[in-house]
Amino acid sequence: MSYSGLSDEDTDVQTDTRVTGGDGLVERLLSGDRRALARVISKIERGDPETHGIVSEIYSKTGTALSVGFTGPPGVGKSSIIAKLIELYRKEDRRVGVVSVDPSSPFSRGAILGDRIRLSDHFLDPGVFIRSMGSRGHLGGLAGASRLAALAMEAAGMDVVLYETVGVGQGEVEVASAADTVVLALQPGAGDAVQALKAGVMEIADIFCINKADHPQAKGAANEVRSILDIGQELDPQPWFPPIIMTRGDTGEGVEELKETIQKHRSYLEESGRLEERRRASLKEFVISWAKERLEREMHHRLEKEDDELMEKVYGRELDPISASEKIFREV
Ligand SMILES: Nc1nc2c(ncn2[C@@H]2O[C@H](COP(=O)(O)OP(=O)(O)OP(=O)(O)O)[C@@H](O)[C@H]2O)c(=O)[nH]1
Ligand SMILES: [Mg+2]
Repeated sequence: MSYSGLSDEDTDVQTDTRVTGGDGLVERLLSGDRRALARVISKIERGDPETHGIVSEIYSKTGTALSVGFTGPPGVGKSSIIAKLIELYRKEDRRVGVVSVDPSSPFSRGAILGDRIRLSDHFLDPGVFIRSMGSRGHLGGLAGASRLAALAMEAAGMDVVLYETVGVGQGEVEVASAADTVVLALQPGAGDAVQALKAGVMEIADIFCINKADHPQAKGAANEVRSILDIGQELDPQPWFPPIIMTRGDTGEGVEELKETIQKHRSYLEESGRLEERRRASLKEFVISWAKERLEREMHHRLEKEDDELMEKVYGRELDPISASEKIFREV
C-alpha cells in the first residue's frame, strides 16, 4: 500500500474476503511478499483452518531470527525504544518484524494507536513489518497467536522479530517469554520495580531498561532494581546477571547500548547452551497450551451437544463430578 498511516493489516481486510488460499500463499510468504505475510497473520488471528497447513510448511524454515520481547507498564516508552532500535537494525540492513500485543485489549486494531504514531516512521520501509494483536479468542491463546505471527514474519525474511507487550502481569509474561531475550522497561518515579517484582515479571527479564533517563529519579530507579537483583542473586545465583541500561526513547540515548546488550545476551545463550534449553522449554509450553485449548474446546462441545446425559447425571447427583471428568477425559 502506498500511503502513509496504514499498515499491512489495514489493507489486508479487502483482500481477505476475496481470496481463500491454496493459491501459492506460502510460496509468496517465503519470497517475502508483504501482502502474503499480512494475510497469513490474519488467518492466524482468526484461527482459520488453513493456519495449520501454513505453519507446517514454514516451520522448518524458521529458528534463526533474533527474537526479543519488550514488556513493561503502559506508557513507559516501549514503542519509542523499539522505533529507535529498528533504526539501528535497519542501518545494518537487517529486516525487522514487530508483533505488538496488548493482552488487556479485546481489539487488535486501533488500540495500539500510540504504536502507530511512535512507529510510523517505519511503516513505509519494506524492511520493517509491524503488526498488532489483541486478545480475541485465539486458539493457543494470545501467546500462541503472537508466536505464530512471529514465525510467519521470520519465514517472510525478517532477521529480527520484536514482541511488544503492555502491562505488568501474567498475560505479557507468557507472550514475552516466547522470545529468546526479554527486556523489561521500567519508568522512574512510578514504583515500577516493586510492582514488577510483585507480579513475578522481574524473573523473566534478561535485561532491564530504565527508560526516561531524563527523569530526576532515574538513578534512584536503577538503584532500586539493582538492589532487588542483588538480593535475588544472593539467594539464587545465576550465570547471567541482568544488566540495567538507562535509555531515552525520545532521543535514542542508550539504545545503542541496549542493542549491544541484547547481542551479548544472545551470545551468552548460544555459548552456554541456554538458547537450546530455553527454546525447548518454550516450545513444549506452546505444544501443551495448544493441545490444552483443543481439548477444552472438544470437551465443551461434547458436553453441550452429545453427552448431555452425562451432565444430567452429575446435576442429579447420580454421578460425582470427578467420575464424569475422568469419563470425558478418556473419551476425548
Ligand atoms: N521524557 C521522556 N519521554 C519519553 C521517553 N521515552 C518515551 N517518552 C514518551 O513517553 C510516551 C509514551 O511512549 P511510548 O513509546 O508510546 O510508550 P509505550 O510503553 O509503548 O506505551 P504503551 O504501548 O501505550 O504501553 C510518549 O509520549 C513518548 O514520547 C524518554 O526517555 N523521556
Ligand atoms: Mg507501545
